Amino acid sequence: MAGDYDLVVVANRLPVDRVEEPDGSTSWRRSPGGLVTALEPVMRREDGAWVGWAGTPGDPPEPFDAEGVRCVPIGLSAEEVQEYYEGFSNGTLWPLYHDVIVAPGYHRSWWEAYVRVNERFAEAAAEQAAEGATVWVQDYQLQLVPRMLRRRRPDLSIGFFNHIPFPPFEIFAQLPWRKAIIDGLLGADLVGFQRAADANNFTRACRRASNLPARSGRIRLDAEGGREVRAASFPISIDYKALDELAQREDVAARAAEIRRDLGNPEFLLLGVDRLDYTKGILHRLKAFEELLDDGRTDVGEVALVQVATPSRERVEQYVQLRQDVEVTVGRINGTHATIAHTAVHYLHHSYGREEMAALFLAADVMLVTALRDGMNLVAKEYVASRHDERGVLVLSEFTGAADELGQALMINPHDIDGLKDAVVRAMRMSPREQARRMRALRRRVADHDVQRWAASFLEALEEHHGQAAGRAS
Ligand code: ADQ
Repeated sequence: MAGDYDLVVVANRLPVDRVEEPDGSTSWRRSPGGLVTALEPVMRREDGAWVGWAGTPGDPPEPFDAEGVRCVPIGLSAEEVQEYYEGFSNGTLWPLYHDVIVAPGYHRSWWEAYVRVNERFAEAAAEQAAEGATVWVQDYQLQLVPRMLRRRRPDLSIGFFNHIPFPPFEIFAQLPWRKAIIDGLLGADLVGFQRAADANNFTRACRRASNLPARSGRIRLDAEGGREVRAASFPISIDYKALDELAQREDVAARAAEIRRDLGNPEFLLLGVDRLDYTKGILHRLKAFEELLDDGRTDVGEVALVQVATPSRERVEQYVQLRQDVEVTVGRINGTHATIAHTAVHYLHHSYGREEMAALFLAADVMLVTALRDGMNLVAKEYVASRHDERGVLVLSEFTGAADELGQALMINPHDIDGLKDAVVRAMRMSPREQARRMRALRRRVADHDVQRWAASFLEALEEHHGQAAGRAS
């Protein structure tokens, strides 16, 4: 039976967080993520519903309206959180799709939970979607949903977007359930990726793992009457205008100046902002910084590094290990190089509000994005959007999706520590003129390709492709 909503977004998490009020009641507040910002206007316009997990194990709350969006919570038991979310999503797929930086675990019980939970999401989406509605499924936790949905509701127009990289076939081939994942994704009309290289990897996996005729981003399914699935890139972005405006506020500029003062007015402030994740190359960055101090190419009298590391996936083993490694390294660098007056690395294991993040970006002379592999990396774009003063240098890993777009950054290979050190020094010494020239070009790119454009272009491409497919079938 069809539901009421013409647009249904399906994502692992709902766009709101549960808040406990002082009087003991609970309410829901919009979570700060970019996806929510991107989709909010379309959701309001199209009368949308959002299917997702509320973030705590146990029975789900009843569907409710929040911030103009119908929220439909999915329940996960504590065991499912462990097996579907921490296990198969973050212990198998996440490392596999990020160049196996750490070894993925392959456990049949995790896979079974993944299938079961994907069915539950598909079921809920099928109940909410109106006849002929558009359903947009998000990210690697839900790769089986497109197929499960199509089985239940062949009338729907189904899109899927992968926020993380799609690996080369030689790596993807390790996955014991590789054919099932491909079949799951091919339930969609349109499968979107961050980079053209990801879309190519996927098309190639369709050929190699499933023997399907696939080229130029089109995969033909003879078993389904020649239905064609399109695979293409749609690089995600940020709400440029909102961040640009925020960074121009007087209180944010004042806070940026205060941050620099509190740090002892270093000549150069270097900044890293990441979820504490092994894909982000935090240890490589710290090593380069430590060696620059060891070599005497800079010293704590002139430079300070602020590393903001948001707590993340704290129950997954490799994340516990990474946190220890980062904290030991920071301790060693400070033990060796800090003085009574100057700390070398300011390590902040917290989350911050938007204002504070904008102030940090404004305060930083050099932004270090040294990911070993990253679907896009929004932090790089956020730094650019904050720098209306056309100052500051972005040092950017070539292994991020952002590197495809932000050509005026200083590109680095984070594995090449000498190259990384040279880039940091070059960034510190760059003339204001060159900073401005590069920053202007970077800002133009992000302003023209913001998150609103990302969402609109994906949905237009989906509509167009679905229309063509329907035309062929009739
Ligand atoms: P992430 O791996 O989470 O996203 P990223 O794209 O950098 O990586 O987004 C992180 C977001 O969290 C940014 O908006 C950043 O400002 C914010 N953030 C980080 N630390 C914070 C802190 N301490 N306090 C407050 N906010 C903080 C995944 C993929 C990426 C892809 C995005 C979107 O791994 O490659 O770009 O999804 O598709």
